[in-house]
Amino acid sequence: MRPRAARAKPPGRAKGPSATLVIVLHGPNLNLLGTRKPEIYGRTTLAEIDAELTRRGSALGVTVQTFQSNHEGALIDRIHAARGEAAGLVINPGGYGHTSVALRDAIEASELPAVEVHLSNIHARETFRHHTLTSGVCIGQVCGFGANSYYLGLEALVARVVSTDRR
Ligand code: CA2
Repeated sequence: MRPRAARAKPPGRAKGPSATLVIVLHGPNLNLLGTRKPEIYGRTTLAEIDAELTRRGSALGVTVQTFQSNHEGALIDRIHAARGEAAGLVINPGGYGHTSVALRDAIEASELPAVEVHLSNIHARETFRHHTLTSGVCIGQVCGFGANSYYLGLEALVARVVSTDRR
């Protein structure tokens, strides 16, 4: 009998049934959540959001890894590292969403499905927040639901990854 060829591991799938990896990225200033501007961004801290994302991720059958940086290059490096490692991205690009061609290029180059999330409804705020450069390379955007934007974004991403990843 011919030996079975080793099957290449699909990206984002490590060993085990619940090892699909989703990276959640938080952009600049989001480390301040819960400390200031609660009328816009709510009272939930980033640590609380991360813990809830991890909990909901396991319930959905994925491993969630979170990463926050105030530095554009660090966010880009994390996206590069996610390629071949993760099944998808949830990203709150913060202010960089409105300005960063480089961040947009990194998401596009990763070839990973990405969901853009914002705590606030960017379309109901100042006009400079209405447009993001990053949303055009994402599969969708969720905004205006506070911390729930992240949870809805994670659910939407997992639904997409699972529905296109039946191997
Ligand atoms: O609504 C969002 O999630 C934003 O991505 C937040 C960004 C803003 O530039 C985007 O237009 C919309 C700003 C994050 C700043 O977070 C702070 C949190 C507490 C106190 C001060 C800033």
